[in-house]
Amino acid sequence: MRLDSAQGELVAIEPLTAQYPGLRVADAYAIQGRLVDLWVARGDRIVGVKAGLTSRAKQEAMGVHEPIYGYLCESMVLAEGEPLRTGEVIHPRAEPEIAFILKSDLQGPGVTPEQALAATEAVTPAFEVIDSRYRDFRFTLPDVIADNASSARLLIGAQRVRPLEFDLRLIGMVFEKNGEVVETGAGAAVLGDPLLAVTWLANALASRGERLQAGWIVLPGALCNAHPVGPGDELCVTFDRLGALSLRCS
Ligand code: OOG
Ligand code: MG
Repeated sequence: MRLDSAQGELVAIEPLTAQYPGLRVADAYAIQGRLVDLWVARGDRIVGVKAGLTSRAKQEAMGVHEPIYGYLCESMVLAEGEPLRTGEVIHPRAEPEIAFILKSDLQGPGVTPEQALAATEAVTPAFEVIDSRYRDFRFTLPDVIADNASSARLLIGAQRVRPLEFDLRLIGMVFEKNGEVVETGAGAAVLGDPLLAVTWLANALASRGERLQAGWIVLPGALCNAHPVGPGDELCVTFDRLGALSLRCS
């Protein structure tokens, strides 16, 4: 598959819709499913799921105005202290997220935010590193869906915070790159409440006969724009109540 070769050879390709202008969202999810099946057949493992384009900042930056989802695999997860090796990806960008860790399955349709909260073991600071396999990070909605929502790497914090006693909408965030504040935000940037992104994911997956699974990492989407990163960059995100997380790029 062209997207898989682009990722393997680190050469960005033209959007699929340039060649197949009629590509629909349903076709794009089918392509995404084939890609993930291929990785699993090669020995990778699904460890979670992500929502993307759930904040206005991201939607406006990418010119795509609907949430999407993609899968997170074991090979994408960075260990604590492990650098992001920028030479392994095409044109990486980093974005802060509030990661959810689930303690029970969530099967839609009809999942409510209350059920999503009850299924959440903890939340923790995260960096998602996205890497579009398309030239110049330019794509339409079906393109980015087929490309597994630009997933590339993720780092989650060691903190485990129960989100029961506070309002995730009000969690403030400061994102620093090389010691300078590049973005600030609050949880409410993500669909009004990051919990609603988890709820949306559970119900969206149900339309493919799938569910969110106990033990999975769920990324609800970035609170702010993603920033390009290169060798030597040092990133830090600090969230109110959740704490800080750093990522070094080599
Ligand atoms: C698509 C992935 C978006 C998010 O958190 O909004 C995403 C992209 O921007 O390339 O992961
Ligand atoms: Mg993201």
